[in-house]
Amino acid sequence: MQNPLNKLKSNIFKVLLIEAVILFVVHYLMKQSINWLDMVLAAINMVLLIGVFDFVESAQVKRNLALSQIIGEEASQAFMFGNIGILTYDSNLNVTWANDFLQSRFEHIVGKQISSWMPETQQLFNSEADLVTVTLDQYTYEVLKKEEGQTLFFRDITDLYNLKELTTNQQMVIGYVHLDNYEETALYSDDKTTGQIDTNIRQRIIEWARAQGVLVRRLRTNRLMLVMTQQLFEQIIADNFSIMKVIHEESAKLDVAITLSIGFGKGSSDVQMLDEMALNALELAQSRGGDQIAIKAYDQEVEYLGGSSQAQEKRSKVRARIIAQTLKDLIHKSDNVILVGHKEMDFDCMGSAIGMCNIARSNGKDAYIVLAGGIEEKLNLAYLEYKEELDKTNVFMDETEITRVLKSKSLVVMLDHHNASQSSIPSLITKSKRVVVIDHHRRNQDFTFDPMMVYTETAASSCCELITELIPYQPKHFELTKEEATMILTGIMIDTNRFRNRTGSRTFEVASLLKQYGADPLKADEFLKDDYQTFEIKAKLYNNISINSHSMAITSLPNEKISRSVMSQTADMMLGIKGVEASFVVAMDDNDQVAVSARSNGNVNVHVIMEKMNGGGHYTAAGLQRSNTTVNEVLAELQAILQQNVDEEDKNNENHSLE
Ligand SMILES: [Mn+2]
Repeated sequence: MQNPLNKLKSNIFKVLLIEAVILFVVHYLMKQSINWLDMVLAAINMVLLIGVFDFVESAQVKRNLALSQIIGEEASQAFMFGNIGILTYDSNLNVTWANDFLQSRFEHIVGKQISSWMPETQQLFNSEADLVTVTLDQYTYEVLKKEEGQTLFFRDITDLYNLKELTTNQQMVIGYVHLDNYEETALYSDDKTTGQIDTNIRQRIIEWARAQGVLVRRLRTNRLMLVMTQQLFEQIIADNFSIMKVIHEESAKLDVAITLSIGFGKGSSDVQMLDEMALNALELAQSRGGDQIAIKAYDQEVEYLGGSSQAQEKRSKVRARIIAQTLKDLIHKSDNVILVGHKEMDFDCMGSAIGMCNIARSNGKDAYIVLAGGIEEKLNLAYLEYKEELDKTNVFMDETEITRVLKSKSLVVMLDHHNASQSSIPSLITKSKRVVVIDHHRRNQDFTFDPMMVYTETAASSCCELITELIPYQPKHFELTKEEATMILTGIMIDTNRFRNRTGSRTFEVASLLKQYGADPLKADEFLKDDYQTFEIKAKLYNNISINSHSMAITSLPNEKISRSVMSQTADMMLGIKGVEASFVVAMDDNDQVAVSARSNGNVNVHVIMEKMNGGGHYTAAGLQRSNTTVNEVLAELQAILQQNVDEEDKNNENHSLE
């Protein structure tokens, strides 16, 4: 359209020039005055100018006419039949023309402003997408922008879209419900209570499922299977899994600690895969402490809902005995045993490794403790002090030495962690075919390796506690020196902040057993004392504490490197402030990463708060590390999330008071 207009302009200019020359020649060279010639030329000029305006006005119309000519009458009918729309628009995105199909679907389409009529097309005009899906008046269209020439193509995909939605809605979802603590409770309750549990709790789940239209089958006394469509599943999600609350209330009435753990598998048409996904999700929900829902959608990360009560002490001694037996069998079938802790080995790693080393040896196998990937400062001092004694009964090895003793039938035991990347030698985990995990941290993802046995117990205070519980099931000649027992006790003391946090009756039981082997609590306390520098850093952190309206204490130090253990100890100590329910320490760690240590007294779930910032942990102890950022940036993010929590809680309280 631009070119013919330019051509016309230059033609007019040429004519005007010729006229000027003629007038010049006639008036000045021929010295004649011919008024009629002037008149004629002026008239021609006017006609030309009118012609230009007319051309510009009709250019758009002509272009559109040309398009409909190209389309032709038959093609137009074909578009009608195939539900294909075409429209053209001007530079202001106003519709200038639309084909018969679009005219039949929309009244007064010409002149409409496209981006306000169909806001979804915005992406087409700022080149974010070539194709968008638009729903208008119960019809769904795919809209394609033709690269040049201000034209949009429409394809009616309503049927396809509806069909897709129908298929998704009808897809099967499989779920497993587990009644946490049911067996333990039933074991110690009288028949009357057990009967009440069945009617008030188990039956309520069945009623709830039936009311929702979900197929429910009892598999075991404490386990149910659910089958439903995706559509029903979404309704249940929208209902916020009200059954969880019901069970909480009923449990409270009966004074039992039964909660629900639910795992769901969805997003696949392969039912066997769904089943496996649901079972894995359930296991994850349980290993995170139970009382929560884990949803595994095909090809997506596991999503968690709930988790509002702290893991209760619910481990049965039976489980420790079964684990001890399984572990013994595995040790007997292995060439040797390699004990690996996490990077920056701490007392809990070291203590549990020493305990396991003795368990392996009492079962007739050589065992080696990996000393790689860094060691925590206080542990290092303690280790050096005890080295001579410890070396008599334990073999500590660095990375090269370990590769020399590693055989195809070595049993690799991961202690106090469950993530291969956190291991002091990650390749040891990923390469080995025989891995056992013993840990007390909540799992938040699938294993990246294939373990032979997993013993994760989030209700335990420490890995040392889990290992010590296995001691009574070892051969009679099992031995621990008093130095070893002291190291294990120190592991428990540091993870419980000297028997203050996460301490259950079984923590004291194992402490008492360690005492029988000669553990020295005074020495352990000595190991945990701060040097002056650490004391000073902690004092600085205490100085910066601020407490928000919901009793959460936060402190930070922007310019000092602080070890992770000092951060977590400070967070632990901050819980000692009267009224404080949760504490957060934000600072730069030894590796120049910004770290957050979060602790809770049990009323606030700091794990959920840290997860919002991509961290992890437990209900009462969680944290995160992040590189390429500053302490103040992370602090601001944390404060925003805490504020959001406060706002949500206030809102909830308002709603409750309205009820
Ligand atoms: Mn630990």
